[in-house]
Amino acid sequence: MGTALVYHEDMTATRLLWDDPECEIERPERLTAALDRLRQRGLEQRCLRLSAREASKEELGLVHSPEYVSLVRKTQVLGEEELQALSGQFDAIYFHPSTFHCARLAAGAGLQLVDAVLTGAVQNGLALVRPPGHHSQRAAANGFCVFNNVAIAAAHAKQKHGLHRILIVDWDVHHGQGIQYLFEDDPSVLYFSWHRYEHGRFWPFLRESDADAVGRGQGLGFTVNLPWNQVGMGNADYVAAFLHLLLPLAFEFDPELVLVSAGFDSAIGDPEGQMQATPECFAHLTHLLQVLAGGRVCAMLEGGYHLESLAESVCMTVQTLLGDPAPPLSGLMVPCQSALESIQSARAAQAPYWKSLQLQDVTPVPTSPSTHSPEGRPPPLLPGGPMCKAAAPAPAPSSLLDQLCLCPAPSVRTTVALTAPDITLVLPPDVIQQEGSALREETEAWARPHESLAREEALTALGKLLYLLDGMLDGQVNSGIAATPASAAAATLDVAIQRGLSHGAQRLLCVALGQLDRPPDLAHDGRTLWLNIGGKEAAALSMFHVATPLPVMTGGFLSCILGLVLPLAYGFQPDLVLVALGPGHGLQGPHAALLAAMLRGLAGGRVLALLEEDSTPQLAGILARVLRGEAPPSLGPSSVASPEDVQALMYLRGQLEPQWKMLQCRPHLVV
Ligand code: Q9C
Ligand code: ZN
Repeated sequence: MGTALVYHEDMTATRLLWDDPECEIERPERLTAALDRLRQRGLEQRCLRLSAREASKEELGLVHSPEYVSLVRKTQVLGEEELQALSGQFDAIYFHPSTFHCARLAAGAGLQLVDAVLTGAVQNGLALVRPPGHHSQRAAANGFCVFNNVAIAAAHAKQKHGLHRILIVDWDVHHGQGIQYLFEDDPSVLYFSWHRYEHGRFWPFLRESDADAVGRGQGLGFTVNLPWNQVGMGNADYVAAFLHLLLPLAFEFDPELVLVSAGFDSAIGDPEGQMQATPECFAHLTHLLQVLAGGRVCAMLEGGYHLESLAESVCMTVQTLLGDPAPPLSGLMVPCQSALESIQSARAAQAPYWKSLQLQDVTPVPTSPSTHSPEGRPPPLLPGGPMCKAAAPAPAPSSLLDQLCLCPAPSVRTTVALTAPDITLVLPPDVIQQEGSALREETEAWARPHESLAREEALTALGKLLYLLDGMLDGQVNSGIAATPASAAAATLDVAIQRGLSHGAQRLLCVALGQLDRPPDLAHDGRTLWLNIGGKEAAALSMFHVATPLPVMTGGFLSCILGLVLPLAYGFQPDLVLVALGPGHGLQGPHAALLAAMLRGLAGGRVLALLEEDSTPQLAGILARVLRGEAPPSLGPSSVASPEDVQALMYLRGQLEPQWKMLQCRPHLVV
């Protein structure tokens, strides 16, 4: 449905006119670097370009006092000395004669973006703006921010579009205290912020940035703070924060709109943040948010001061908004101890207000002396084992930074090939109905060991599946759907795994729903992670062979995906994903769509879905749409997980956490 890019060149006008080491990093080149890179990558051209308009006095008045707005208006006519004197009355602020115009354009850009998304003109978008907004308060400029762009957009979405639930995700490395203050008693706005905190020793040095600030009055539980107490947080830490804290609450909240305070000072190389997350991580964060609110995501630029890192991260965000699959994450996926402590204390602080966090073990942990600096991370899994060969060790920070220039955008446009002509459905526009089939002799050779593949229908389906799989492994097709007779599902899946492993896949994740057992002849070499959802009981037969019953309630299904499937998948870092809906899978369309949509974040989106031939056209259709990058439908208000669902998850976590560190959402107790 399209991605909007809202911008106006005038926003490059405001700049620092005097000497101030604190403010000099907020400069016009931030916008031009991001925009130039978007053009270079051909991403700008794929967006609906909107020229930013100025926000009106009334619109600014949604969150700011009239006195403050007129004060900022007056800066237009001040001389340099007066501007400097006024700037000194605020913390980390400079005014320029163009500041008022730029700040009104920045707020207006956010309003246009929200209007475009909520009227259905586009699915999502990014507003590239300066000055940023999230530190700005009702009557105060702060931290380079003049008007609170995201807060104004949220207030507007409530007032003009009648929305009742808006999620704000602030991934900037600073605490957006301005947004927090404006909505702290408002249960219709869920505000999530992670930020460099260092136990209160980092700017803006606020007690209320800590995890125990959870909102007030009616808004209790609708402010979620995740303070980072060390620098050097990386991809694993950010993804773990989303899986174990933000997303459980976000699904339970069921937002109608997601606003992102998209600051990229949380990316590697940034002088303010001192964090380690690579630009690809922002593709994953964006992708993880796109499963919410029917994909209505509006991102607005906040901070980001390392031009290279900023430009690359902006590209990753826009590329993902456009529906391209996220590039795989680099580095070992092991969250650090300090991150786990922070995530755990935020979960504990929020648990009283969120069903999705209750029942699980969220007792507060004593803060242990920090044992893991970013350099001193835990050793890799299974020293000498298959994981070591498979996953490259995390490169040193400097070489990670060098790689910024070397990560190409995915070149393959997402396509889905269907192999079952009898599944007649309305295909999304760019989804290809595959005609091709593997050579007959070759298909027969693969089928020979399997009795259930002897029948003609099974052979025909297998031939098409093999052809599709080869297209994916060659990089001609990104993702696909194949159908097979129910009686041949297990054997077909077995062949698909063998073929994938022998034709280029290094690590293959297989998510098997329903009654599908792990193929007995599958090698135990750590190259296949087998995950069965729909087993009789929870069992971890090895770290690469996991079974769990199909959760009965939506809440249980969500915690299974967020608390088990995705942590295992992100830890494993597959380059091919097979998801098979086997006999008795019992999955409803929206649940299947959500699973497929989220698995698309792995393996560069190389996901092959295997269906039974008698699946409904609706199921095939919904999977085709999410695999090409459309948002899955919202699940609506989710029921809680049943005690059995919770128990299965807790049991498996206990078994697997020592090997799969992405499962952890609490640090090891230091006794
Ligand atoms: N070295 C935004 O990113 N200075 N504002 C902190 C600590 C103020 C950041 C000094 C940083 C403001 C939107
Ligand atoms: Zn910032």
